[in-house]
Amino acid sequence: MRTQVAIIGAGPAGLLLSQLLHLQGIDSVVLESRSRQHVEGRIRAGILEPSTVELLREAGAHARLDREGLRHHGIEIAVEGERHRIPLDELTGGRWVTAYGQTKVVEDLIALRLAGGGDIRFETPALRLADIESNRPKLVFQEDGRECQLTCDFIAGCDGFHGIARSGIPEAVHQIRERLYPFAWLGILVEAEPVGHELVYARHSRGFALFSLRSPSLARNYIQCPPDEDLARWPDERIFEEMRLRLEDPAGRLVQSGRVLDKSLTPMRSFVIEPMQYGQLFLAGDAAHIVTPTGAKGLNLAAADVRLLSQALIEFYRSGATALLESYSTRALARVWKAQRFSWWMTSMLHKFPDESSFETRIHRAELDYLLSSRAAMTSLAENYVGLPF
Ligand code: RFL
Ligand code: PHB
Repeated sequence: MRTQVAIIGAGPAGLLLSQLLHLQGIDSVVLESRSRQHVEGRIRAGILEPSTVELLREAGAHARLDREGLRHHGIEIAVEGERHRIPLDELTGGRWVTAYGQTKVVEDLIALRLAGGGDIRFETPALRLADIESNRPKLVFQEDGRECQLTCDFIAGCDGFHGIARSGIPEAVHQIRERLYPFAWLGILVEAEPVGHELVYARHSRGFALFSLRSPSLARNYIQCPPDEDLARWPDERIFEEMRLRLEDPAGRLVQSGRVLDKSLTPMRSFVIEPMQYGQLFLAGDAAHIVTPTGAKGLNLAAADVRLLSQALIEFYRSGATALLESYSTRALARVWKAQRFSWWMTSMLHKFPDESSFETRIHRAELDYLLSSRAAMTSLAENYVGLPF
């Protein structure tokens, strides 16, 4: 079996890459270890930068996004219950973010790719890479219990943090830079009215909380908890109670209870592998980097990688030029590190660290006081939140 670009992973990165290449007449095969139902049901990100929306539009995956995506012109920061608004639009010359669930992005891309005759193979895990230093790399995968081989020109490793692609970059040439945080996020998706029509990021002496949403009747909320927390210790009512405490909403006028549709624990980690390319293997998205979710950057970074990688591959197939492929890793990493810095900064400022000294607590409070009293500081947050220019 042969294709031009073999793509590992049918998450946002792999699907978007496959669609953008298809629009330029470039063939790909997407291998995905999980079922379509599983991939479409995974509740994850919710906030899209304007440049991500623009790329989805270029890919033709914008019909439902235009109808159902909710424009957010600001965010709120709550400090011990006191809420302050950061007007993203005013501070960035009229830009905003769009609340639209990653589940919908993935559903839209799968439907579009399949309607265009795309080859996405679910329940077909990639097992290993071969000959990636040659111009005929190969991907060994498992289909219907048999081992098969896909020969290609390029391999795109879009298989997320737990994938196999990253192992194709030899230890002698890569560097891994990583930070693990001493807390996690307990997230719920709940059939209830969201706290407001914009997101609220809350710093509280009991720990961080985030009040987000998926629609006007579906709230998506998170609370900081210990990294090894047992979800069984968190019956629904305890979660609602804790959210009310962290928003100083004792009467529960803002944090509504409702049927909990999903409950999950997300470890907090920052991770980057450098370089993001070796031979004919190119990594994109979570396969190459993880950011803490506090800046809402993960999905947007995956899209930014795909923008660069698709342009480089299109240029190669059009003219044979390899300059964009050769500079892919350097250009992608420049954006990755800025997003890492922003996500780390938001995380440090808004969470309560278990071993935090009173000095550090005061510094984080001063950072917030400064942020919320300085237009310059708020502008810096806003331009990072809506996404830095390319
Ligand atoms: P994905 O989505 O993990 O997809 C990788 C796919 O590869 C498959 N796979 C394999 N397939 C074949 N063979 C193998 N050997 C394979 N190994 C793995 C997997 O099954 C999967 O389908 O990676 P991708 O495409 O790079 O997309 C990245 C995003 O999913 C991720 O960055 C975001 O969800 C992060 N994130 C957020 N990002 C934002 O931009 N805004 C947000 O508001 C935001 N909130 C979040 C988040 C992530 C969260 N969690 C759960 C980590 C909130 C949370 C709670
Ligand atoms: C979400 O809606 O899931 C969400 C929003 C903003 C974040 C992280 C997650 O920073």
